[in-house]
Amino acid sequence: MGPLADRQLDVVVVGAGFSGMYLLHRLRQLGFSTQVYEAGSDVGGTWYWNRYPGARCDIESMDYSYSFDPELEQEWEWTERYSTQPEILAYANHVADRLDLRAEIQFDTRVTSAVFDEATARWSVSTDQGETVSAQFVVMAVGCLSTTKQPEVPGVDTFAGPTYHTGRWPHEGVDFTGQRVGVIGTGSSGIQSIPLIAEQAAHLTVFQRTPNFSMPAKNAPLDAAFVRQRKATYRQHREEAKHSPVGVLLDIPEELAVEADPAEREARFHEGWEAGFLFGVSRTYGDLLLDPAANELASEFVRGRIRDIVDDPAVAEALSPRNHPFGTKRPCLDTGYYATFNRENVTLIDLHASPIVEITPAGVQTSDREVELDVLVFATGFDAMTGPILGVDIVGRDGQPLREKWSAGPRTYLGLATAGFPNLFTVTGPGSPSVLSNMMVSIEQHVDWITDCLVALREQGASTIEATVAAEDGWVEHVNEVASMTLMPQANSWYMGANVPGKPRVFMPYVGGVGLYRELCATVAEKNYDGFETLASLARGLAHSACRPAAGATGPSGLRAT
Ligand code: N01
Repeated sequence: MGPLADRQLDVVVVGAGFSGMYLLHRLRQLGFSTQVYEAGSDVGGTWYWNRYPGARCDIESMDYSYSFDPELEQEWEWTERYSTQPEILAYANHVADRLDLRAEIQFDTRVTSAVFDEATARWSVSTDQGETVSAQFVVMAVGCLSTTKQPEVPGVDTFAGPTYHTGRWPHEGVDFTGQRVGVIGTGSSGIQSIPLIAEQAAHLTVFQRTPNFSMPAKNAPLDAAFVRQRKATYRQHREEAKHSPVGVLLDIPEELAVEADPAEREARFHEGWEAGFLFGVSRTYGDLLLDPAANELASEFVRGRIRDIVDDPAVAEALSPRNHPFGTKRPCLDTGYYATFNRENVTLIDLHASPIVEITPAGVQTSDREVELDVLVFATGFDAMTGPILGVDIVGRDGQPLREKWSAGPRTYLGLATAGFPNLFTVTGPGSPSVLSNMMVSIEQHVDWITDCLVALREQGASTIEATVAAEDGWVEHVNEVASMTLMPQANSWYMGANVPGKPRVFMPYVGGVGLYRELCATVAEKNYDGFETLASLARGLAHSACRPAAGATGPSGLRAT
């Protein structure tokens, strides 16, 4: 066990983004003593850190918001179809004020370790502020995309000018006026920021390793009549979204793209493109993420739009994704991204044709030229899903570090818990739909499930709950099986951990859909937490080893059959 704990708590929550905020609210309502630790200086999580120009949501504002409080959703007014980062952060602040959350959030504090003590069945949680507390439960509400990834390029620290990572943007903003700017990375962050940086910079050079599929956001001010109508039916809308595949309402027809009449198919793809919706094109036919031939039809449609927009055919071709199926890396929603490459002051460097050799004090040296720059922007993404969890030194039963347990990839039961780590929960962790869904819907479902579980344990007088190895093995197998039925594992995506050198290649999120997943989680709870073992307070110790299943034992039947 670590240093002597100063305080005894029921729950420590790590992170005060939308997960940690709602958790705190629920735990407080239910009478659990709770401390939230947050590395940032205020609430908001991803929306606190990602302040780069153009940062905005790619799920519609009226869906990307809490549903747990009907008054809150009626009183808050979103101004645009897709909210900007400042507006979402203002919303997070509004919620924190309204629910008076800050009293139990300690800001500017990073949790460094959490060590489970078997003798007391409690976690000893330490922070970088030198504090250690004891808690019965720890909930990792650390977000999926909060550990930034720098470009692994020689000389990255030698650049003479300022460098900025999109995921750690300065609060005061950056003025690019008159500057020669380089942006490395063309994922969602690069694609959102590039058009705005181009408008300000003297010259912008975009270093692209993998072209991405992006669709126009068609963002606009929200129409008052639409808002009135949505607010009138908000409850029903939210309920339907919770049971849908991705947490927003969309109909995916069963018709197959490969069987459709070509003219009709083209028209339907166009309609999807013009919808300005993340799933606009992918929802048009039922086989796009299942059948390579169908996917190629959609991919080629998007490439056609890129050719329509970009004047220089060579640049259009370089911007056209050809190394992964459409939708297997998260598609992007943009405002003027492809058209930005028609500007005189923008240059695209295709790193496949001329890779970066090194970053020098003066700029970026590729295999065929040196690009002199005043400023460098790294839009190079995140060590997704596992990075923020493994950033904390978590040690479970038998002194096992979580980093060791997950050395070949994350292993969870339902993305909520991991065997050998009693009373530790993850919100939207690997093995759950999380990043493949409207995060707000998935966050609320996990928070409700976890807090209901804590209440059940309290009522039963149980001191610990732990996923069994067998249930976890069954779930991991199911997650892999469902992913392998789709084209998703084919891309070198951050879903696969492929963007971080040396990270195990495992498809991390659960593709089964949030509606089905919600039912599975509810069934587990209804069956008195099937696949978990709980221990009564008094019977701890001896009973523990007695009721632990042998590794490889049969998993809970209800989960594997799906
Ligand atoms: O990160 P990314 P992101 N040399 O990993 C490139 C969410 N999000 O911050 O593809 C050169 O997608 C890398 O290349 P490659 C959303 O879920 C949402 O943009 O690995 N290039 C890629 O082009 C999103 O998916 C919004 O070959 C290097 C880019 O950097 C997720 O966050 C907005 C490199 C990284 O793209 C992550 O998005 C923003 C190197 N060494 C983000 N290393 C919304 O709209 C990396 N790259 C809500």
